[in-house]
Amino acid sequence: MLQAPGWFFEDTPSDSGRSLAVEVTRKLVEQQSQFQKIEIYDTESVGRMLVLDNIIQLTESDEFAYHEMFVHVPMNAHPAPESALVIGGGDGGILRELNRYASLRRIDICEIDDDVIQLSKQYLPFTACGFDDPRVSVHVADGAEFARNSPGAYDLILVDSTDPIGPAEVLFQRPFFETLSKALKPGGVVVTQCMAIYLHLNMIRNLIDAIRPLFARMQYMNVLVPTYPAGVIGLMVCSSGPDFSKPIRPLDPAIARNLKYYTPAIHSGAFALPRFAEQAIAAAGE
Ligand code: SPD
Repeated sequence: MLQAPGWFFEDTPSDSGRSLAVEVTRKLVEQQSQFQKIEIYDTESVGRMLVLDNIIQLTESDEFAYHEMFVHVPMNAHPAPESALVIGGGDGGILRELNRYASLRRIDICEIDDDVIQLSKQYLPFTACGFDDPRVSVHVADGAEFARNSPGAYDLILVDSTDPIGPAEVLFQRPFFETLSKALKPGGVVVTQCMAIYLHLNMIRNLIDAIRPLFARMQYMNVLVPTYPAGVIGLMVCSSGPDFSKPIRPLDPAIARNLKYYTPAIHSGAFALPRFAEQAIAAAGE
């Protein structure tokens, strides 16, 4: 692993032969939980930064892009979303965005690592600000097991996972998606973190190949996040219901005024892929 005093170097996954580096001013947390190494840093360039097992999970400067797209795309393309399950997401960023919608009556979050939740509440108040909403139930448990016990329960399932290495590998495999497909209500949607087209196209194709039989539609969108590898991250939208690539209602102005990334135009635009990725993804699962 690369090292230089005062710098954090990420272990970028998939042997990409490159590493993202951020100059840090202070290490606030270094803690080994039951599941992973948790680090939180202060930095000049990207604000506070959460790192799990040497991989950047979020920074204060750009977390809004990922969390907004994860939530506002499905919320504005589903006809009548009332219930949501977040798997992972212990930093609270996804919850913060879900809580903006009065139409949601039930919001469950299932995070396996309570240390991530507690440290986020202490050090990342900009994301971990939604745990006290009365609609939110927090479950510290294995996400797959939780979903298995909730058949037909959710309009939205949002899998805010770490990368497919070690314990998170199962979250990118068919049995997990089989469980999720059964936990959806009719017309429901799964959105899952799905790596970067410039670095992980084979992994993305393999995932589509494996889970295509479970969903009538697999739609891949890109989100620009400068502190993720290659500056971009994909979200895979899996459903057997409507087309999720376009909003179906005007965005509530009271919600819009608090957002920094999501707009109706960027909702549709995010699904327009560069030719190489469009062709590779279209060929998967055929
Ligand atoms: N390569 C890093 C991907 C991180 C995905 N999870 C981010 C968690 C933010 N809530």
